[in-house]
Amino acid sequence: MITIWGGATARTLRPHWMLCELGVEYEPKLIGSRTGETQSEAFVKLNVKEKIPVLVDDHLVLTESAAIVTYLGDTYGPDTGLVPKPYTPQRAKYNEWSSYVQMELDAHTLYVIRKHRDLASLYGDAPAAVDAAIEGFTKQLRFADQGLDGREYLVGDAFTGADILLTSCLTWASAYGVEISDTLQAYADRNTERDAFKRAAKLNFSISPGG
Ligand SMILES: N[C@@H](CCC(=O)N[C@@H](CS)C(=O)NCC(=O)O)C(=O)O
Repeated sequence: MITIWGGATARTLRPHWMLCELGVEYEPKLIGSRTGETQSEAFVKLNVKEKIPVLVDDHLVLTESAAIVTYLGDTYGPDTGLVPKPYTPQRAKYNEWSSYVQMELDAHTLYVIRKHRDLASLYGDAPAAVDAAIEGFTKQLRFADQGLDGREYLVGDAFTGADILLTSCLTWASAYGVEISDTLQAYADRNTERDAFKRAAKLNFSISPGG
């Protein structure tokens, strides 16, 4: 049985969403960040980074939300198209979108806003860094806008894990009041209408985020 540790954030939503798309049964352990639960002895043994999400599948322990999404598609849905087959141009594009979302839309930008605005009491108040992060996010988002010009999905003509990653950042940005284009808003609305998204979001956000 697969276990997914973590809930309440855009990053933890990603594996829950992929598992709902795949229709695979699993055990959610909905712990939150900054609640102390990521510092418990049992959790630190799994992830010394003290971060969620974490997947446990038999002897495999996997951290990093994008890596988990890709592993799940490869392993539990190789013929679903949710993650394009390795060694194909589609997989190369999938990898490109995955790296882009993690670096340009998540780590360098949205997470900077989170750390230095919402969690300023922990990480320091840095309004200039927050302004630069919003500007950087908006600029980098042009790549997604261009990629979706006249298309419904990021890779080929079907929904993939790359759409899970991008949509999770778009809804995160909207929650922060960061503007996105009409094209991206329509794309996010389409994806959040999916039954798997609704089920995953209901579960993921059934606990409140930590401090
Ligand atoms: N790159 C990682 C980021 C994981 C991460 O930073 N998770 C946050 C929640 S969104 C966390 O666990 N924070 C706990 C803490 O900072 O104490 C991923 O995408 O999985």
